[in-house]
Amino acid sequence: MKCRQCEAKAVINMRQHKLALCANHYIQWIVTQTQRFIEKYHMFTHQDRILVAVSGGKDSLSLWDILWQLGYLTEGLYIGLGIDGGVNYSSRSHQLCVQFAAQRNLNLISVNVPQTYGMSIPEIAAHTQRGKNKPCSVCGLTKRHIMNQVALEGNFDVLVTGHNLDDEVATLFGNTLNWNVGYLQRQRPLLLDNHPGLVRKAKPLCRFYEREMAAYALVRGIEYIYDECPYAEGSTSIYYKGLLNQLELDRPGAKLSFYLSFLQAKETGFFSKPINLEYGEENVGAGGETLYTCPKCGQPTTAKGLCSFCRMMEKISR
Ligand code: Q46
Ligand code: ZN
Ligand code: ZN
Repeated sequence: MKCRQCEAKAVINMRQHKLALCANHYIQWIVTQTQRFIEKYHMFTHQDRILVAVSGGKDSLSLWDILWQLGYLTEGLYIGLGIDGGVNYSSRSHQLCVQFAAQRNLNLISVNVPQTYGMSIPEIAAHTQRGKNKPCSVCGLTKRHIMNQVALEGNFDVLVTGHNLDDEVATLFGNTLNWNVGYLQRQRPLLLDNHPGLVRKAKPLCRFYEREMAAYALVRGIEYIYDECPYAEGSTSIYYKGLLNQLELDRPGAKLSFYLSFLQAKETGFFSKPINLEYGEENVGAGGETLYTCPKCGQPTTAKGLCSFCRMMEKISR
């Protein structure tokens, strides 16, 4: 198959867009599309300082690479979770992030959870008996807290993550199955900093399929960690992704249209009041709940008193 733009051999055929491109034109296409999404959802500008959360995986490193090519002011944030899983997961993923940043002369901020809090993520989960056999809820809570804290302390304007379309659609599918309205209201390409302890968050890759990001990393020669976190195995989101892949196989473009129709439904007032994708209300969570300030860390919480992260940390210091 040939590239739509030139005679070279195509490296990818995107059935949902009816578009086949060669390596050079594919890179150009991804970079230009990303810039379009950044503008469409008013995510950030070239004057903003951007903190890119990187895990060592293909999505987050590709995102950093794209923003770097687009000339944005970026720094990376790597959070070392202290997860080994027999494959040195954390140390290898850290190493790849360090190498990526050094190759492009970019700054990488690293926070090591075991060194900072005295315990790894699996140890905190075992100690606090949260999350049965998996440390994922502790992990998510800790990562959100650290990302927000580093972004605020470093005076960054926005925090960006490498969530791709498959991630967003799996979340959307799960929340729709359970009609989890609060989470559905919160799911957007951009979440505003509508509380003094909260940083603006954006997902510039939310409209790219996972395979498109894998292809991008490959043609750009980005070295990333192929292994998933060992705790990801058997997760509900991976199960949903399998179901949705089956759907996509039969109906190319189904995932993209599911996600885009959802965003459109939000803008036209499918939820009780129309949700503007760009703006939020002061001290009101995206799900409409009142936000209080945690007296210890200053980050928002939906109940008065310590936030969930600080409560968890109090438990492990006892
Ligand atoms: S939550 Fe769970 Fe992931 Fe944390 S423990 Fe691993 S699988 S990394 S996105
Ligand atoms: Zn071409
Ligand atoms: Zn707190």
